Amino acid sequence: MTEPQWWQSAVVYQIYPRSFADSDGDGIGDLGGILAKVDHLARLGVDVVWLSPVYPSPQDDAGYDISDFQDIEPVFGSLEIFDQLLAALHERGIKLVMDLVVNHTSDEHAWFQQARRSKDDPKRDWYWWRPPREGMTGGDPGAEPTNWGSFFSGSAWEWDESTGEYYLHLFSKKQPDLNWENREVREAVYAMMRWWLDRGVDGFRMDVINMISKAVQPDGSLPDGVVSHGLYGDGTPLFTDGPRIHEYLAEMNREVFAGRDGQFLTVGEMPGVTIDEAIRYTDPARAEVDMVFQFEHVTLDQGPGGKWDVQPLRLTDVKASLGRWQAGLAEVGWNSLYWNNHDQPRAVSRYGSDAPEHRVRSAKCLATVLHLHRGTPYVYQGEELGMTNFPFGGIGDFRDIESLNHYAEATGHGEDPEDVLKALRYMGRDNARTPVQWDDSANAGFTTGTPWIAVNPNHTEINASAQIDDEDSVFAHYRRVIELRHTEKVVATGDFTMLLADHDQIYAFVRSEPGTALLVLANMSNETAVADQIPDAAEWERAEVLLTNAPSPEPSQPRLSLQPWEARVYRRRTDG
Ligand code: ISL
Repeated sequence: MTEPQWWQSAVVYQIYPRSFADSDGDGIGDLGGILAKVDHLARLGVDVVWLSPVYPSPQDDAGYDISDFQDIEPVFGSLEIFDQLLAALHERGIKLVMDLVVNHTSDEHAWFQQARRSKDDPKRDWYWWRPPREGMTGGDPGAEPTNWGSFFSGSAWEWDESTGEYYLHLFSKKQPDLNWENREVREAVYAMMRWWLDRGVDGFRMDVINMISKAVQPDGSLPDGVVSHGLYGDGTPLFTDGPRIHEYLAEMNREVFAGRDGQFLTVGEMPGVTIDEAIRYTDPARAEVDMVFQFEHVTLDQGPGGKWDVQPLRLTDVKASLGRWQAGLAEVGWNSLYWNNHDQPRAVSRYGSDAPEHRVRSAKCLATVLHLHRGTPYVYQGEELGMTNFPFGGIGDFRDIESLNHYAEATGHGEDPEDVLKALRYMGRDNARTPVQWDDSANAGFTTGTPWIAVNPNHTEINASAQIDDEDSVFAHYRRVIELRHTEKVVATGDFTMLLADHDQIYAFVRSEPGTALLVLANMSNETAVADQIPDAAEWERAEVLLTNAPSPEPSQPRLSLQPWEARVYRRRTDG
């Protein structure tokens, strides 16, 4: 790393607007709702807000299907309210990062509407159109140009009867993929990004950005993927970190940011990215993106059958994975740190314990562990309150297209509906999307109307108003870990050394820089544990405790013993 960057000591807070706060009683969160809550964010002490999509959208994929990149969805507000929100955040020293969703558009975007008119429309080549497989009739089973499955079930190709070709959609059929091979597409995207920067935004979180370059062959075809389970082939090797991806990102950086004054943040969401690729993406010398979201630690509880093949999570796997990323990006590049977001189960229900006796302490434990790593931490709305997964019943409780499509497909193939529901309840994205719990009133203070998705019944106990003035709350603990990154240089930029890699209860590591070392000790289990095997145990036992989530151990206990979900940070001055 060359000179220190501002985002190395920053913490980002993600807002998923549909579920954050509703200002007009239609049951859907909106910009006015966020505006009313900016002091919550200021109080927490975050530096940046990442706003999930608020653009006009048919909401087939809850806003990740955009029909106009340069406006605001009326359900969420208007450009005027957006500007007010931006100003209110800036007044409080908080930056705003927009979600950039340019692997695909909505099928209702003007570009696609034009492209689908005819084969020789000037916009036709802005998307991926291909004829049926040689010798087959369009629309017949197996006639798709490749065997790729969509992330949202079914084929990744949709037959367009009127022009007699298929179009590619890696996600829903209402999310056609843009063809980044076409220079006009790239220029239109860069112009749109400049327009938002001119408006005052501070950067972009880039949706599935490592999928924009597809492995197109010299003859224009796209290859089939390997079929390992189910009907469809795995297309991911043919569009993950594809052949021209680094060229595109360097070009984007040049065309959008070069010569612009200000402090910006770019983070690429990159399913399937490897450490070697992440080094390339985030090497400052290459000027592509500042950091990436990698996915390794959020797939450790998934078996060979993929996302819905839920397996038990082992702490040793989590440590091995996050530790590898810490080591991999130690010299060149930078990590993003997250336990959850709008696509993942709630952190405390997955990596912690949402059992009543462990929830609060495990939420604080997770905060301590994540925020003490080297990288830029992301807090997902409600995480700072210790919000949990939702007690979903039947399929009627779910809203997310991914869950609904999977349920229809799996039960259609004869899977037991109860088994399918079991996986959805644990892994489904709706867990993250139930409304933020502001208070203990009927709709948790989220809306005066009928919420678009049910409020978690545990809002009577878990809510912001019960926590913000309570020094023992999860919220107060988040405030402390965020502040620590601002005040302790070693937290932001110190080296990282994993300890006790094979211990199946304790997550332990050291952060160090010349003159200072921190030891982080966390018992990520429901049983007591003792960390006396760590190097220099005697010195650490005498060291100052900088942060803890539990009362001091009884004098009769060894100091390095940890109660269930107890986490402690020690600080020691060193000579070197
Ligand atoms: O949660 C997932 C489904 O298993 C992921 O594959 C997810 O779709 C992937 O992380 C990409 O996510 C992003 O792009 C999607 C959108 O649905 C997600 O909300 C977004 O974060 C398509 O735009």
